Amino acid sequence: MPARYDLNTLFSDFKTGNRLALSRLITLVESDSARRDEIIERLSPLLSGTYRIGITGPPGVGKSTLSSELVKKNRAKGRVVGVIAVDPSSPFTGGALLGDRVRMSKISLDPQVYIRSLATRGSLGGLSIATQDVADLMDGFGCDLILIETVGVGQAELDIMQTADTTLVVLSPESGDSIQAMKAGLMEIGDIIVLNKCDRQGADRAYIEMEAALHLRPPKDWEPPIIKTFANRGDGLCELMDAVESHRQYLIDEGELTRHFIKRRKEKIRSVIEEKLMGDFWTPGRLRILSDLASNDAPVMSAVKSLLDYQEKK
Ligand SMILES: Nc1nc2c(ncn2[C@@H]2O[C@H](COP(=O)(O)OP(=O)(O)O)[C@@H](O)[C@H]2O)c(=O)[nH]1
Ligand SMILES: [Mg+2]
Repeated sequence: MPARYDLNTLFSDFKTGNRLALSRLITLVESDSARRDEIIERLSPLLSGTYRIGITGPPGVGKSTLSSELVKKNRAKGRVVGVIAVDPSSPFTGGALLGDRVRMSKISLDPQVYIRSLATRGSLGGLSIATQDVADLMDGFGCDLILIETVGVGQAELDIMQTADTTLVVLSPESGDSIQAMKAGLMEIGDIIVLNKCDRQGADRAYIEMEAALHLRPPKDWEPPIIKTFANRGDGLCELMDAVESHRQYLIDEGELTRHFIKRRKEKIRSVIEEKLMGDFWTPGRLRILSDLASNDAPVMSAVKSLLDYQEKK
């Protein structure tokens, strides 16, 4: 094993705040299931339950712009911030407009900001687990806050948001955003609704529509506020920070933060078990049997039994 991939060395570098060690560990945890076990094991005692903010919404509403503004605000408070972008079209992954890239690269030059993008769906345990693994590494590394941006259209993105402490659903006054959001189940998961691009026409009407949409949700103890922003100018960002803080306080008062922490650990245990049970299952021998049985019209349950009973010859 090359010295630079030795976990002892990587972890001792990681503990002293070495960015390269963080980055290498993220790569390893995503790609190497045997090492993932050991990384999780070593990481566990370092976890402090860093606050996680999920940011989701349709493409183009301004999530990345808002993320970078949130990074700035939190940096101004001296917080070390981790950003995970689960979005193939995100400026964080380099696929966006020049202006966005300039803005992002400014932030990524800050040594106290750690940005990582996740665009692959083939990660171990799926995208939601991969996001958690990366967030845990950022947590153990000493981040005070983690932002997780997803494009927010599919089940995978909704699953990812389940692991956040506060979920921001970002919408814009553009026609149909709030209707789309309701269809996609986004309104359901928002702890805070952000109406961005309030400089655009129709913002007031969109606000009223969103209020109406929120009233369709079953009443909950926490009623999501709608915060108006104009992200390019940073307008409304203080209000947004205050709303996040109120939600955090609510979670603390209700004991929810601890429940979130436990829920994430439960998901992690489940994912490792699934990996263990399934990781070595599809051997060449079993794959061959599967093909044979399927093409010979074998009844499904008898095929299942044959595959489960099959013993790989050593
Ligand atoms: N007019 C206006 N444009 C915005 C605002 N926020 C973001 N944008 C622009 O909208 C575009 C998409 O923003 P981006 O943050 O990449 O959206 P994302 O796909 O949701 O991450 C960019 O060109 C931003 O500069 C805003 O409040 N008002
Ligand atoms: Mg984006």
